[in-house]
This record gives sequence, C-alpha cells and structure tokens, in this order.
Amino acid sequence: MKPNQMRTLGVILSAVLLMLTVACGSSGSKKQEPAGESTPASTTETKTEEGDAVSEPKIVLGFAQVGAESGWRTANTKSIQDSAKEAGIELKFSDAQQKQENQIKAIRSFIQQKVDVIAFSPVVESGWDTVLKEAKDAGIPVILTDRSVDTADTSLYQSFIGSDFVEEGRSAGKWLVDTFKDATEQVNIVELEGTTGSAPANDRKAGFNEIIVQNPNLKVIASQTGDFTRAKGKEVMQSFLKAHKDIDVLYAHNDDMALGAIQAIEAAGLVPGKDIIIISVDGVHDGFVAASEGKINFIVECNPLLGPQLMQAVRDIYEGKEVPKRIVTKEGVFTSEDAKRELPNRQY
Ligand code: GYE
Repeated sequence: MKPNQMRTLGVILSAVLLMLTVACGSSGSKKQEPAGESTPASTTETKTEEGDAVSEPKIVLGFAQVGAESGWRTANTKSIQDSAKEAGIELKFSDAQQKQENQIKAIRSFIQQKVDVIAFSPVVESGWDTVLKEAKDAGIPVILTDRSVDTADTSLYQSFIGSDFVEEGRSAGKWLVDTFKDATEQVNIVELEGTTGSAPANDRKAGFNEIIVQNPNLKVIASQTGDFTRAKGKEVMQSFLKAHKDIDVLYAHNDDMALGAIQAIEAAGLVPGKDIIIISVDGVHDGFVAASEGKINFIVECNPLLGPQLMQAVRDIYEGKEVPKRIVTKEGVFTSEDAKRELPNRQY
C-alpha cells in the first residue's frame, strides 16, 4: 500500500474507532475524553518497527499569551510556537492584548475544548483563583510561564517557569549604587514602570528600591507606568522631561520603554547614555544595539526563550511525572562594552 493510501486508511480507522467510542458512551481515561474533538490534525503519525504507520494522540496545549507589547514578548511567542512544533505538541495559541479579561476567556475556552494542559503568562498578578479553580475541577493541569500569580492556593498550578524579577531589579540597583558610589549630590532617578499590577513591574521596582537605599543620594523623583511599550515609554519620558529639568538617571523596566524614552531624550536635545544614564531590563536585539551605541548604559538580561523548558514540563506533566514547582531561568547582565561584544551572538 502506498503511504498516502495508508494515511487515508489510518484516518478512516480513527474515525470508526471514534464513532465506536462515542457510541459506547465511554468516558475512559484522560486521553480518551477529548475524543469528540479528535481530528487527524491532532495525531502524530509514527511507524512501528515493521514500518506500519500508527496514529498517536498529540498532546494539546492551550497557551494564553499576554499580548505583543514588546520585543521580549515577540521572542517569547516565537520560542513557544517553534518549540511546540519541534516537540510535536499541538498548540492552541491565544493573544490577550494585555487584558486580563481576554486571558480569562481564553482559559475558559481551553477548558471547554478539553485541552490536555493549559499554560499562560498572567498579565497581572491578582484575580486568578476562580478560573484556575475551574481548570483544576476539570482536571486540566496549569503551568505558569514568565509571570506568576498571587494566590494563597499554590495547588492551583503545577509549576512556574520564569525569571526572578526581584533579582533583576536588584542587579539594576547594584550597578547604579556602584556607578554613583562617589556622588556627593543628589542623583535624580526617573522610573518607567511596566504594566501596573504585573509581576515584573512589581518585582523590578521592589528589588531596585531594596538596593538603592544603600546610598541616600540616589532618589527616585518620578515613577509612572509605560505599560512595557515603546510608544508609552516615549510619551511618559516626554512628560518627565517637561516636569523635571535635572534628570540624571532613567530606570526602565524593559528595553522597549527605554527605546521610546531615548527618542524623547534625543528630541529634547539631550544625549542618552551621557546626559541621562539609562538602565533597562530584557536584553532584546534593539536594546543591545542601543547599548552597543552607548545609549543604554546597563542592561539586565531577562531570557524570553522559555519554549523548550515549557514543552518539557508539558510532556512530563502529561506523562504523570513530577515537575519542580519553580523553574528559574538563567540570565546575565551587560554593560555597553559587553553589549558591543555580545551583539553578534544574540539569538533574539
Ligand atoms: O520584560 C517585557 C514584557 O513578563 C518578563 O513583559 C516579561 C516582561 C518583559 O512585555 O518586555
């Protein structure tokens, strides 16, 4: 039999089996439950030792992404899509456009579709208990990626894979304390915060503040959200520049806001990286370019390539293996000099 005839036969056999399963009213094991939605697209064709083609059910992962607000997010989405493909996992992907209500809707729809595993990067920290309980009651395991949730009941998720944002804030603060260790006058800092209520905004602020108190000259004179976007970063920096004539340092919770702010600083006739020292977090390509040009003085890396670790955890959970409750991503820090050297090696 030719391979395509074989495939057709496989599909027909699957359909017959499916009808039988439905007719018998079998609810069976977890893998049989979503049978009503099984299509040839959700099976992987493998060959037995004799060379016969057999269809295996594919793991179905529902992923509710935050949005497409930054270069970091674009790299993160690509990593998840590429690794799902590589791992042979069927990905149902939803983009919440930075809105919690959209993420909740997406998670509810994944529950209805009876996906095998749900993963998401919560746009804000609080307000997840109800929908997570719905997933738990439906027997669908949940993995948090990138950002965590604020809940007293940690049984609502299996694992959290992502960076330590408090540590990132501390790294930014340490570099600043060191850079201004000989300052004799007040150093005026403005802060562009990430999305209000999000874990990286809360934690990067907290970690930074925890460290800069070591030097009483370091003072945050203004702090406002730029929602992790370039456009907002530019807009808020413009208003900072209007309100304060003596800004020494900008601390931006991500590269995109720093890049927007750089446009505002240049438009005001100032030199980014010299007249105003700039620190940001992420280390995406455009941030690295700005750092290698001396416009950003210090970048704390936050690795967006979480896809491979996520797919591994999805598979492990599906197969009933134990996964660590917390998986921390490894990352570094870069000065302008480091950025110049490292730029050709960056993957995103
Ligand atoms: O730093 C920012 C993105 O959650 C770590 O979200 C992520 C942050 C990242 O929009 O650029």
